[in-house]
Amino acid sequence: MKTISLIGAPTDVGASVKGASMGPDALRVAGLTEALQARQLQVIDRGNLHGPANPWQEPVNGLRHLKEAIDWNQAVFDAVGQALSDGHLPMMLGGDHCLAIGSISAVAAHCRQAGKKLRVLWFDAHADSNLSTISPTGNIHGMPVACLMGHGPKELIGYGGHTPAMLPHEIRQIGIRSVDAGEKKFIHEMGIQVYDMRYIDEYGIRNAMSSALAGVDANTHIHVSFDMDCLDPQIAPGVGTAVLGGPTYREAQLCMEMIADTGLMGSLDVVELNPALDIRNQTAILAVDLIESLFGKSTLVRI
Ligand code: Z70
Ligand code: MN
Ligand code: MN
Ligand code: MN
Repeated sequence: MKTISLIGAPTDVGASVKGASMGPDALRVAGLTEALQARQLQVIDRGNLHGPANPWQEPVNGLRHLKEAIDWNQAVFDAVGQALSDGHLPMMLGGDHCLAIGSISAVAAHCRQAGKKLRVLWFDAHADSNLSTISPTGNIHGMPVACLMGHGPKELIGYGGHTPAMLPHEIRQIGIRSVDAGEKKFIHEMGIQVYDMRYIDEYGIRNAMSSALAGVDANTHIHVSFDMDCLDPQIAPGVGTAVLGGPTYREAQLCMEMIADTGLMGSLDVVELNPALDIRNQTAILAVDLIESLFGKSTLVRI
């Protein structure tokens, strides 16, 4: 029986809008554990990690709350690494998306050690590829992709003593529609494959996902980093920075189902859920619904 390790990481440190720190409990209230158990999965809820308080300070040298982000990511790196060595599937419940630095650094280290290929599927409205020198906000949740590729403050790029944690060919970004000018340049220079909303409009979500999954095989570890603001705000209003024009409910479901069909998902982040901006916890309930699909729940009748 597969065991899921739930790791709560209640942070706002990477953001300027507060509230994502309530994400882990909103997911619990929405019935995450029970939904997974109903899918015959064993669930260990590790509770929430501890770390520095969520301050609200101006950026220093282009980075807001750097010290806090370093400490939280270390805690996430350790917890995710521990879950993987226990043979469990870590599900990191954010918190803001800066935590993917620690989470994916741990997953990448696990893959290197196990001789596995890594494929990161990054669902987001944003490119999260900023650098302190070009970021318009200094918010570190806008920088995890760059940090994972070795571009960022030294303390955020060396978890587990390995830099860069991830190579450009190991990630696919899906649903992107809000990209800063400097990020666009970075993405092109690194050669990151992006399935932006224009691509999805023109070719459809099915083509985007088949292409994003192309080349995975039995020796691939798929990590899903799911920023809830990827989804259209009509269905997911409970996020800090909503951007119009995201995937619909059906499109999101198909993404989850196509990942489930591979049977290769080995770890997951669910981030940027902001209950303070939600309506009767509907975005958390939607997250649980999508997670069920990610673990194989299907409306498919055909055989
Ligand atoms: C902008 C920045 C952002 C959310 C990432 C937005 C970043 N590009 N916002 N995730 N929710 O400030 O870097
Ligand atoms: Mn993000
Ligand atoms: Mn985002
Ligand atoms: Mn694995």
